[in-house]
Amino acid sequence: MATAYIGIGSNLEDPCLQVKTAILNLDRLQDSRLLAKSSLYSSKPQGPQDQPDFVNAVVKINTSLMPNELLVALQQQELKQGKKKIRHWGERLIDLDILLYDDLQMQTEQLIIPHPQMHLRDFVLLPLAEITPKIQIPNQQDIADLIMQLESKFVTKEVE
Ligand code: ROI
Repeated sequence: MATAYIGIGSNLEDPCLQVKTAILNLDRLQDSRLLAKSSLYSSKPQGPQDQPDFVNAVVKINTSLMPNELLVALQQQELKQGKKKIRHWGERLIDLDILLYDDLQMQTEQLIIPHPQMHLRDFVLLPLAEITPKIQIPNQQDIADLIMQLESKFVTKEVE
């Protein structure tokens, strides 16, 4: 079994509900087990500002799915929930990103692990640190240092 962290984001059609629904669905993900879920965080959009605020969260799972299988399963879940993506760096109904998969580092056309932007995004690092304060991101400094050094702040509040 591998341990993976999934980033969840939504800023359309009741984002809180979308993120909660995504967490429920991840709880039922094939060949996987949900181990922990973060609080929900409200955040200002990274990217174009003329879009609604996001709700973000991170979950930790155990899975026997290989990274590519996990990616396909997450893409299916996005489609089932109603994947809507309107423009690049724009609004989305639900977004599920593989952040980490054990200490794997990989880069293919389809999938880059660790997620290439994660160490720069407070809406990923804060929920991640909430569930695993000592998490080590491959090839990065300690998460506490990454959080201290963030140049842009998006998170406005913990929702619940
Ligand atoms: N901004 C925030 N705050 N949260 C996200 O999940 C998010 N996702 C994205 C872009 C559009 C880059 N901005 C985001 O994909």
